[in-house]
Amino acid sequence: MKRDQALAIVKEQLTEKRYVHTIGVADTAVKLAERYGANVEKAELAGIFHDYAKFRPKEEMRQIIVEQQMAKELLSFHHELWHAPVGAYLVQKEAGIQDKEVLSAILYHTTGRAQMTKLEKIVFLADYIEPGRKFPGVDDVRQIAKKDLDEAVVAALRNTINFLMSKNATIYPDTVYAYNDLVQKKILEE
Ligand code: DGI
Ligand code: FE
Ligand code: FE
Repeated sequence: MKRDQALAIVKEQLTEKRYVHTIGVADTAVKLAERYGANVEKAELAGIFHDYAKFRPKEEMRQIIVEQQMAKELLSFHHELWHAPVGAYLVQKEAGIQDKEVLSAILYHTTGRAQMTKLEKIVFLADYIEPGRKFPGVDDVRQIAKKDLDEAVVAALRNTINFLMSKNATIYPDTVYAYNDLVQKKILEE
């Protein structure tokens, strides 16, 4: 699918602000794919569609998670996490995106997971560092992203986990698994 066609589909699903974020994620994902040798077209497509389900009603998302037999534990964690797996399902169903790598990059864009693919890391990181993002620590992650993809993903995960802990929020297991996996790999390298 061409960029303009994908953007037109996604625009209808999003607010103006979220659409601007989406373009930032797609453009950042393209740059990261070029820098780290991933498929640029897939990175762009996954970036464009990553928040496709962001504004679906909670009850619709809950129903899809149950009916499609997605990870049951999702329902006991914050509903902010649901748009990622539900989005991966809906872009296949409604926008005809079939590419498995693109779909898994959408599926794991919020939580991450152990053994992330390069494309998953790129979309996860692009979502965190796109130019519109302003949270504390984001500039550090932007700098690291110029040098080392795994290090940057770990830094983003660490910030997110710290942020969630500071709010007394729960941490979804896949987020912890993603963090442990990359930190362990780093230790094994040393
Ligand atoms: O959809 P976006 O706003 O672009 O960003 P996102 O898909 O990363 O999801 C937003 C938030 O979900 C993230 O900033 C923090 C929140 N969140 C709640 N529980 C968890 C979580 N994020 C992760 N990674 N893990 C959690 O357990
Ligand atoms: Fe998201
Ligand atoms: Fe996003």
